[in-house]
Amino acid sequence: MVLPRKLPGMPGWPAALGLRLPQKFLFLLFLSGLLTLCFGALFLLPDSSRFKRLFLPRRATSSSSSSSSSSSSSTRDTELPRSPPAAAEPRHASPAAPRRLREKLRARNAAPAAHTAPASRPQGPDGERPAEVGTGAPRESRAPFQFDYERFRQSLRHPVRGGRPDQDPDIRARKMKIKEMMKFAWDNYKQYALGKNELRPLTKNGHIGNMFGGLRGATVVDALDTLYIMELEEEFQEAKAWVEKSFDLNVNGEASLFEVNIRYIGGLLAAYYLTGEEVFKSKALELGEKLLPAFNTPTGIPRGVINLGSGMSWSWGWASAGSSILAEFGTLHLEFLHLTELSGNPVFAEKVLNIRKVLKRVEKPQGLYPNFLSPVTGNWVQHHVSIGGLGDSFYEYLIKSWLMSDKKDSEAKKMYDDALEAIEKHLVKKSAGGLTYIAEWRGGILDHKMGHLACFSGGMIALGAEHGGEERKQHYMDLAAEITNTCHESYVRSDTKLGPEAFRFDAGTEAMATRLSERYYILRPEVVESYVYMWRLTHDVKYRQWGWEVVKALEKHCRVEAGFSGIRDVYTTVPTHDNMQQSFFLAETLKYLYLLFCEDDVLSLDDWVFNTEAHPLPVNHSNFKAKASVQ
Ligand code: DMJ
Repeated sequence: MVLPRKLPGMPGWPAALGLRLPQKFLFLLFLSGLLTLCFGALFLLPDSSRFKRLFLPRRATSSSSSSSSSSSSSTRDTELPRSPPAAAEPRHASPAAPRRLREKLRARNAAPAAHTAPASRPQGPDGERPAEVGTGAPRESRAPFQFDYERFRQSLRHPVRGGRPDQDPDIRARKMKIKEMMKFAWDNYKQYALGKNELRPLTKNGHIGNMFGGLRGATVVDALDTLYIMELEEEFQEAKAWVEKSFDLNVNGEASLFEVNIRYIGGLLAAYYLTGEEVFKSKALELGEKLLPAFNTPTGIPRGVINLGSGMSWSWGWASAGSSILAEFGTLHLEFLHLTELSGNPVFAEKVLNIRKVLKRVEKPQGLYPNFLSPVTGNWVQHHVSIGGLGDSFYEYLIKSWLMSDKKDSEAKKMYDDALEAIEKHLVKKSAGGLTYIAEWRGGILDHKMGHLACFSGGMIALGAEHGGEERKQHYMDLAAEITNTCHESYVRSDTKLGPEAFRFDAGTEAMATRLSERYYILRPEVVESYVYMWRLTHDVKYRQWGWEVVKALEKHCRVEAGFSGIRDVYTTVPTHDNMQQSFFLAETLKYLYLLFCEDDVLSLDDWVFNTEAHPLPVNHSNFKAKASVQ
């Protein structure tokens, strides 16, 4: 319909029709409704993209889909690359960042045909930026980035699973027993809780919780790589099918940035590297993008909680003065570097290199890293230092960053060495009974307590010791062995032979919980994690023996009719179960126990580092680094 133009001196069209004021109003209302309907039809009908293309320039359409956080994962690999950042040098890359990584990012940004990433939005010096969802910028007609998976597999020095069966039938039988435990844990989860986050094995139902922002299937994603390396083929296929068909990333809830990263992103990355299945990679990348708004703070230190739908982020209510937690923002580095490796998008690496820059700059009391840092000022909020909860995996990721970089990231190694030296000087103590432990530090006052979480440190110190000079190496191997022994003592001193959540060294107590609230065991892995590293690095059979004692205790006290459950008191042999099969039991505890009885080349430490949820991520050997092909 063509509307006549209003001519000067002539009444307008409705007036020309002789309409009165209310009629005119109704007429205009009708007209605007009609227009809205037409446009709505163009943009909202199911297959409206075809119409949109008629109206919108091609690039703008691509852009909207590239930046959409709900883009279909199946299209990820055919996506066009994103537009280049404004500057060749990543905005947040630290001047002290590992040179090779910076060169790699620079080369990628400069390469005309290579992928490039969107520029980070400018960050005001003194205020919050509005959260941004995704990092997509308009895509340009460049070739897609493609990680060369085959090349990566060829770079591995050992087979990822299988290997020669052990000569010793007892070892073979123990390995099989642990595999059976995994199958039992998985089968029950599948039967009673598939799609929920955890299994409740007593009530035979699922648990969702509030840590993952509406994401489901934490146990599925956490279990993938364990099922795969144990050669539980059918079960692995079940888990993979769930990820393909039911793993929905379009959720709208409050998630822990840390937990989503270590369990979901770590689990998906490991599953991809082990199997080459594209679905795991695309889901990991899609989820990784959803985490990026958490970094939109004045310092770039992310906040702990993020709404995966809106991108809004905030600090935990319990964290002092809106602070971020060391073990949370310090436990992103490994996964985020791999997100960049696989996507060709430098934004992920930039975010974690910036965290390191902030941490390098801030003054460390006595060389120590307190657990609470303000994401606004970049200063410590409290002087509480712990190698257990709130601090733990920050230290782990420093040494593992160095190992994962094929020992090129000397900045991470130096930070780790300095931190460990300070910890040893101020926190490491020996009890009257001769047990070495790592206390907690509150502004110079020691709390003579060690959490179960801190027991990972035996393995970490052993891993780091491998690479010092001879004398230094021996010193740290001894320290690692002593701490692992103390953690073992916390197990053997309990009636169940499982360790409490925390144990103390005061008032005549050694390696035992003194408070009722610290007597529980929730299927945690840290002690067996240290046994695995100590076994692989020393081959002292006592570590296998200690691991086997844990298997027996789990069978006796935690196995119930429909899965495994935590217990509320390790000091009673008629324990009360907590009705929860934690997802990390499948990701970590059972995986570490299994590896304890495997040949060393199964997930060899030459090829892999384990993220803090025991998901293996490959060492970036130079022969696959930056060999991604541009198609
Ligand atoms: C796991 O989710 C990870 O190991 C994390 O680093 C600490 N806690 C649990 C297991 O205890």
